[in-house]
Amino acid sequence: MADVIEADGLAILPGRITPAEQRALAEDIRKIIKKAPLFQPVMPRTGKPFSVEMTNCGPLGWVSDRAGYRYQPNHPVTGRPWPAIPERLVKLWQDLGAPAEPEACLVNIYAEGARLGMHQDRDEATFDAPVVSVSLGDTAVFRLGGTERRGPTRSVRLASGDVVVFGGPSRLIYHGIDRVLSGSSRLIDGGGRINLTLRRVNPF
Ligand code: MD6
Ligand code: FE
Repeated sequence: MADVIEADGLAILPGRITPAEQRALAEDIRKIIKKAPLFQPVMPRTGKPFSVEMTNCGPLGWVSDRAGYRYQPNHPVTGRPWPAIPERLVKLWQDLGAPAEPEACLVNIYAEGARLGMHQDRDEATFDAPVVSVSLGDTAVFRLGGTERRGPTRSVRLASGDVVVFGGPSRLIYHGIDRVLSGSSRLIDGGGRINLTLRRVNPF
């Protein structure tokens, strides 16, 4: 990872995905959504809906419902297996030096006004692999903290084509999306933002 600009296992890689590859990825995602329709996750216990819509690709997908957060091999509405992870994302994972192969790719879709509260990605059975995130479409205002819930945070803008890696000591840092700047990209018809997070769920 020669172009890592942060320390401690955190990398923010602006423009890591070329515009042509961004368009190809957006098309890959359009096809994935046809096979695995977007669903609206809800918070465990309260049932409060997320403002982002989701789907997944890969052997496992992340879901959230009243019963809790978990990974499962089937779509919660259609019951079908998730579509495969696009080869160009598997290659990105490998090019970044991540181990084995990704098992889950969560697709988050942000329409105008959607946000994502501060959280850690900690539903995986291993933290030995990084989480690799790809942003497409409208720019997001990303909030980054540390490994403790309370503590200083900073704001970083994530534009289309930017990649973020949470690895090593930064694998469990808190983060969220404060807002999305609508109209900031023309990648996606009708606007909006797509975020892809590639994860390893099981030890390798
Ligand atoms: C988003 N990203 O960018 C949400 N998680 O829409 C995440 O939740 C995330 O960017 C783990 C690692 C990197 C991320
Ligand atoms: Fe996350």
